Amino acid sequence: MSEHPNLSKWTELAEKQMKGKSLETLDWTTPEGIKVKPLYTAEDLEDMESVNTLPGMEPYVRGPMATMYAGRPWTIRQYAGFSTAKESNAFYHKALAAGQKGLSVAFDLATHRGYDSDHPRVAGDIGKAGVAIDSVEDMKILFDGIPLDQMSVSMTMNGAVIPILAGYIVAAEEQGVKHEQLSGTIQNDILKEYLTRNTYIYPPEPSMRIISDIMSFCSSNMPRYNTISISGYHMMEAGANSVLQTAFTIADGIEYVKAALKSGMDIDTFAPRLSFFFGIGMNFFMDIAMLRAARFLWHRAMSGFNPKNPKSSMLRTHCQTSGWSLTEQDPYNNVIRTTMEALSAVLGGTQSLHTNSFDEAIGLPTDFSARIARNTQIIIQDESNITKVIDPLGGSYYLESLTSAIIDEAQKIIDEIEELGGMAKAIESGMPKMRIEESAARKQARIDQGLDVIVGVNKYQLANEKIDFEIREVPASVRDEQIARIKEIKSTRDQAAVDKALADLRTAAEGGGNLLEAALPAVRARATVGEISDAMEAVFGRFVATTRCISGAYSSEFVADTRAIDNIKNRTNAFFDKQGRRPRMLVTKMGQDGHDRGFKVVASAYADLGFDVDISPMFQTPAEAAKMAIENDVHVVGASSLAAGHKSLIPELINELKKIGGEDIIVVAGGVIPPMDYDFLYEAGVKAVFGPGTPIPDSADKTLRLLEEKYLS
Ligand code: 2CP
Repeated sequence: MSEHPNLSKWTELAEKQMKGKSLETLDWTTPEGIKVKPLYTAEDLEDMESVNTLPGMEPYVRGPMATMYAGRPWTIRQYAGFSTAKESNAFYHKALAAGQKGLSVAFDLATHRGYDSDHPRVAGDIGKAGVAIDSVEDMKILFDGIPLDQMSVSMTMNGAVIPILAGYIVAAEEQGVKHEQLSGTIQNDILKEYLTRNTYIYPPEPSMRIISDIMSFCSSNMPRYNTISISGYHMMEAGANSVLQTAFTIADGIEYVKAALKSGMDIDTFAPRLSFFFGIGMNFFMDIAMLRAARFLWHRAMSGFNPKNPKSSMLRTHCQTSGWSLTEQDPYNNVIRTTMEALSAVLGGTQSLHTNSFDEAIGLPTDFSARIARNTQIIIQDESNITKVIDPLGGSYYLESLTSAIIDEAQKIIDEIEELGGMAKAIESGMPKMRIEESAARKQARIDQGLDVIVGVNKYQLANEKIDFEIREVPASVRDEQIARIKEIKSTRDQAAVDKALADLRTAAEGGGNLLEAALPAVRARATVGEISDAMEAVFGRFVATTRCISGAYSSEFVADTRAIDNIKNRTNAFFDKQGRRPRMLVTKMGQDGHDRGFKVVASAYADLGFDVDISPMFQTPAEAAKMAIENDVHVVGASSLAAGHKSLIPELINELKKIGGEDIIVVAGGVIPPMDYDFLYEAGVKAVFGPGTPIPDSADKTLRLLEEKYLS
């Protein structure tokens, strides 16, 4: 195609408006490293393989269904669950009556990690970040009055996927619903757990087998059920840019396909029921393009396995707006952010969507904030007419160029992963984790310098932040209620039947059968989630990750103005001169909270700023964190909390430190901590609390000041 006849005239005009500055200064390099120009024309689309295709047809760039939303809009599927099964069930009924279309269950962290609510390791986690489920009795209450033959249910579960999926199947059986009537999705994506989300239980090999067993059972018995939700969302939340999210997600998908084929399955028996899950952030056009590119790449990858059924290479996805993009500061801005991200997901052609509540950087969604989040989708669907036309941005010079750029950049990374031997091997090598952490540290540095604007955080901050809305809190009594129910179940069940079912499950784990099939009798006999997990752990073992952090990425991103970080570096050097050692900090996460982005970014940035940083393993008990602080002789412990456990775990850490002679160690806290809890923490002995969005130079300055006052004055 020849150049637009007026392009040189436009260049002349534009240069004139630039008053002597080069037009190239308007180019922008995205976080993905993609160069974006201020103008795109038809010429940019020349020779692009991904342009001018049709929806419902390969390579599915424009959507997996021929009619897309013109025929049926995406499913409004809000992720929710907290406290007890009874409370969550009441919340679901209200949401469905108000326009939600599908269910999506959030389980608490104890359940994710296969612990019953009475386990001492999870005392701070029960019912906090999701609903507590200990047995099928809880599952039955969770779905009470919800006909499971009609409602599609997504369950976000990866670690304890066998007892939870079996619990759902048995709860349905006891509603009179047959296996083949069940529709929904289980997340069941363990690879990304090792990468980012951290709710694994077993080592990778048996975990991959669990996935193949689920695919095999469901393809024979539950044909309407999506057996996996291959998730990029958590990678984005951990800091991955859109190219990294696309590449690692597709590469994970390829790995699962290979594992299923290796277990003897035919591609067309399981591939049509693989589904995806992408996170959508504030880079509006980029993430629309990302979904289109992902569909192209999946089709390309699957073509290599020669499927006969077109559905085997169709990428169908759920999307969620970014939790990380939400701010504690000026929180009503979050409604606007979520609306933009929802539009991005919809214009990208998602099949199902969760929109976050504006208060999620502060606490759990309330009825009020959940209504706004849900209505965001309903208004887009019912008021804006956006659903009338399929892929309305198809053909846009800019969007098609971005789609093609993501395809090219992500493909390079997918090829790199293939060369390493596939995603499981790449994860072992640490490559994807390092890339994600580096991307997160660079992003934080751009925000801390004001290069990436976040309104209310690094621009147009409010002089006085005021919370004028209700915050939901989960009472500690939830744990007592769960423990009482576990006791009751254990005292009324047929123990011999439970013992036999668990022994059979162990045999299956040793290689004597399908794990999901073997778990069903145990669930029917009222074995608990913890007992079923333990039976498999006895054979598979429990996985312990090594925690590492990258160095140099944060400080190297400071280019414009290095004064803030130079000031800290000078002071950590001065501390060293006077004390003979650098200020030493243990960064830790306690409880079953697996959100490790903040904790990793803080650790690597503080190290760049001249602190000696120790980073604890994940999932510490307060006693373990205190012991590590003493053994490493640190001056300060930074406790990161994003899963609502701060009011129990952090005071407990201070008590444990006192018990073993660490009363001198300063404790600071950071993460999703509602402002009204700050005084509670100060009274418990915490010396500083850093909410979401605190620039690292500010928290480092305050932490260092505490140390200077104590040791240098
Ligand atoms: C769809 N259908 C249509 C059309 N569109 N039929 C005719 N014309 C159309 N235009 C049909 C589909 O073929 C399907 O039927 C049915 O309608 C439902 O559509 P769907 O597109 O399959 O929607 P869905 O049932 O909502 O399923 C969407 C997904 C599924 C993506 C495939 O996997 C899903 O719902 N995922 C949700 C995952 C989720 O909620 N995760 C929560 C993450 P058939 O089925 O008969 O073909 S929580 C996140 C937190 C942060 C965490 O992880 O920690």
